[in-house]
Amino acid sequence: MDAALSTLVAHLLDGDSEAALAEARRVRASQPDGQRLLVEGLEAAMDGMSAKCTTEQFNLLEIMLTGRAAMAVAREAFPEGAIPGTRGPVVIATPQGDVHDLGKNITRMVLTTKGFRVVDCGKDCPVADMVAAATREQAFAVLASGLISPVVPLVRQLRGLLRERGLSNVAVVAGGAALKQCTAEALNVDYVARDAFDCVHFLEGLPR
Ligand code: B12
Repeated sequence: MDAALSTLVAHLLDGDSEAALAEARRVRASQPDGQRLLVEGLEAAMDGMSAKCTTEQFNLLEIMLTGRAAMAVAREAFPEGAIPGTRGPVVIATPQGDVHDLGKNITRMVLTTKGFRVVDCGKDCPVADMVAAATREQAFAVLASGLISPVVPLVRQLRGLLRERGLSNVAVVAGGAALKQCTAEALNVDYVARDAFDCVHFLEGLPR
């Protein structure tokens, strides 16, 4: 990791939004596409928080401060509304039982800055609502973000529910820490994305 990214991670772990924003601007000046900023900056900082967020205990204040700083950096790097959403639409949500939404929100921002119209069904979202949104919006892909393992069986239901609605042509993409550990076959999805940019590449390769 280069020095600017290490400094960014340190500022994020301190929860210092101003310092993180200033460092992120330096990173973006040399790496404008934002992928390293995202993976080696924002994700790495939140991974650093991982030890403080286990099933038994977590330090909520520190996690919230780092999360807030990470979102400030993401909002500036991937501004929503700057580009008209002419591609898509796609539906995104964190399935029911999971309240993690930082990764989902950042994925939405990245897709939006790449010109996709993204319908965000939020967190703790019933999979039936994700399918209803895909039907209503005539989406060409449904994206599920899962950070805790209990959402795995819910994600596995998506394809069947879409098929029942006559939407077997809608692609299902999974992402987020808990789902990234699984294969597409195990999750019954079309693709498991490493990060938001990987998802963009997959969506761009789909027939329209
Ligand atoms: C921040 C955090 C929280 C915050 C969430 C705040 C929020 N608004 O999201 C709070 C404090 C609320 C929280 C709560 C809990 N958490 Co927590 N949390 C984390 C932590 C530290 C970071 C997650 C994060 O935001 N990462 C940063 C983002 C940017 O990265 P990301 O989510 O991976 O997303 C990127 C990619 O994966 C991808 N992506 C994400 N989603 C999607 C979707 C698609 C379609 C695509 C294409 C890409 C994509 O794009 C993003 C950008 O590239 C993780 C540890 C970790 N390393 O993941 C634990 C972690 C996920 N939490 C964990 C746990 C156990 C919990 C709690 C159960 C704790 C408790 N005792 O209550 C609760 C869960 C309650 C619930 N029902 O959901 C465990 C989960 C273990 C498991 N496998 O089940 C983890 C792994 C920590 C650990 N070491 O054990 N948590």
